[in-house]
This record gives sequence, structure tokens and C-alpha cells, in this order.
Amino acid sequence: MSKMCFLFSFLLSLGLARQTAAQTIQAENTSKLSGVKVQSTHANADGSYLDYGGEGTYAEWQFASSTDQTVELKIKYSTGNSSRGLKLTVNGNSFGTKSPLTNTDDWEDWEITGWTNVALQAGNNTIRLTAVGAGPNLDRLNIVPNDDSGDNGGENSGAQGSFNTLRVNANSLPSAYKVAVNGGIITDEVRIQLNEYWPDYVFTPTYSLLDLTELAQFIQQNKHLPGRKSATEVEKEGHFDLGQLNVKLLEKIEELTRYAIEQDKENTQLQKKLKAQETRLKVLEKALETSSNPKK
Ligand SMILES: [Ca+2]
Repeated sequence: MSKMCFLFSFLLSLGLARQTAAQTIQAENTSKLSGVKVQSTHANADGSYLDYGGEGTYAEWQFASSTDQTVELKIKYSTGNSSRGLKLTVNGNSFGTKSPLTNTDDWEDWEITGWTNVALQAGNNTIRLTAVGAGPNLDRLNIVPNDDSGDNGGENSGAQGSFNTLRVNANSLPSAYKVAVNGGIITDEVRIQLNEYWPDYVFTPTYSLLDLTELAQFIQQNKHLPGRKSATEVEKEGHFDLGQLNVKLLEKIEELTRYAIEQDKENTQLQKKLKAQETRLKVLEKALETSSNPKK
């Protein structure tokens, strides 16, 4: 489950959070590959992606940082089983292993996970992700700077100042989250930092759209849309990602638009055929009439 960054205007007005800019590295833009292939045929990937070739295979990327800082390093990955993982090292320092990565159920679905508190140095950084087990497919990396606003002084405090975390009427803060609110939130505006790719890839020629018969069979069998989680899965997790859901909803709307355009084309062709058949029928009827009543 990806962790979208919610920028609440009320927090900004209190000076409790500040906007940071995430940066994207396409997985295929590596500086070094060892046993990993670049592939380009995977549905729902943004451009190309990496296909890990087995235990110990790795890919490296170069990332320039303007300063020493800690970041969250997120990845968009896919794995069709629950025995694959990745180990992260930056500049030779290990930041731990994510293994096994949560199964994405099929290779055409992608998930986001990441490592928090990853230290980058000013200047160039070498990021390496090494396969544990067979390794997953990898579409992209995101570098999300931490809120570097100082001490952890904000819990349940209403004071002005700098905060790394904030709990409002909440007894606990789940790991990897920065803000927990027990109760509703009202605000004039919510912006979600884009960590997903905007799904206009649906309109590219390489995006494979199931034909409607296949889609009907899938729905009949699984009782949910392809590439989306089932109600049982969402209920089990107990939450869903608002940003990711919106991106996926747009993806499905764009797919529906493609189906509608295709059906319109087929309808137009059928109408043309029907009109041609009507014309032929009229000619035949006229010929029949003439032959039945020959003029004398
Ligand atoms: Ca990619």
C-alpha cells in the first residue's frame, strides 16, 4: 500500500508541516545492471521496467542530492508470488531488506512500498537494489525527502513550532506514518502528492485492453475488476489509499472511454452494412417485381 503525502492546508497554516518535493527515477534508467533485464511489455508499467533475474542480481542508480539528508525511498514493484524481495544499499550502507514483498496477485498489478530514514549524502549517491529470492519487477523509484523540521516535539501539542510527527486525539501512530487523527478532518482543500503515474498510458498503443468477453469472464470468476483489489482484501486491510484509488478510478474511466469509442466504431460499421443491405434488398425487390409483372 503506498503512503500518499497529505498536505492539509490547516497544518500548513500552523506551520506544522511543510511541502517537500518527491523525485522520480524510472527503474530502467540505471547506471549499472547485474543479471537484471530491462523489459517493455508489462501492462500498467510506466514505460519500461526491470525484471530481476534471481538471487543476488542487482541494479544501481545515481542520485544527486544538494545536501546531506534523510529520505523515504519508495518503489513501485510487481510480484506474482510471495517469495521475492529486495535489499537496499546506498553508498554501500545497508538500509535493510523488504522480503518477501507483498504479493501483487498478478504481474500486471503494481504496489508501492519503501524504506524510511534512508541517508543520502550531499553530492552523488549510488542506490542499489539487490534481489532476495528471484526478485520482483520494478517500475520506478521515488525519493521523498523527510520533513527535516527538527525535534519530535509535536505529539498532542498545539504549540507553534516544528514537528516530525503529530497525533491528534490518537493514542498511537502506526509506523511509517507522520500524522494520526482520531476523528474527522475538515479543511478547504486537500492536495495529494503524486506518487502514482497519471493513467493516460491507457491511451497509448502498447496498453493492452481486455476484450469485453475476457472482461466478462474475469468478472464472473473473480467478482471484481482486473487490477483492483477485491472487497475481501480491502476489508481485511481495513483501509485504502485515497490517492491510489483515484488514479485507479481514472484508469478504469479511461478504459471505459476506449471501450465506448471501439463500440461506436463497430456501430457505425454495422449501420453502414445495414444500409448497404437495405439498398440491395430494394434493388432485388424491384427486380422481382419487374420479373413478376413484365411490361407488355
Ligand atoms: Ca518505468
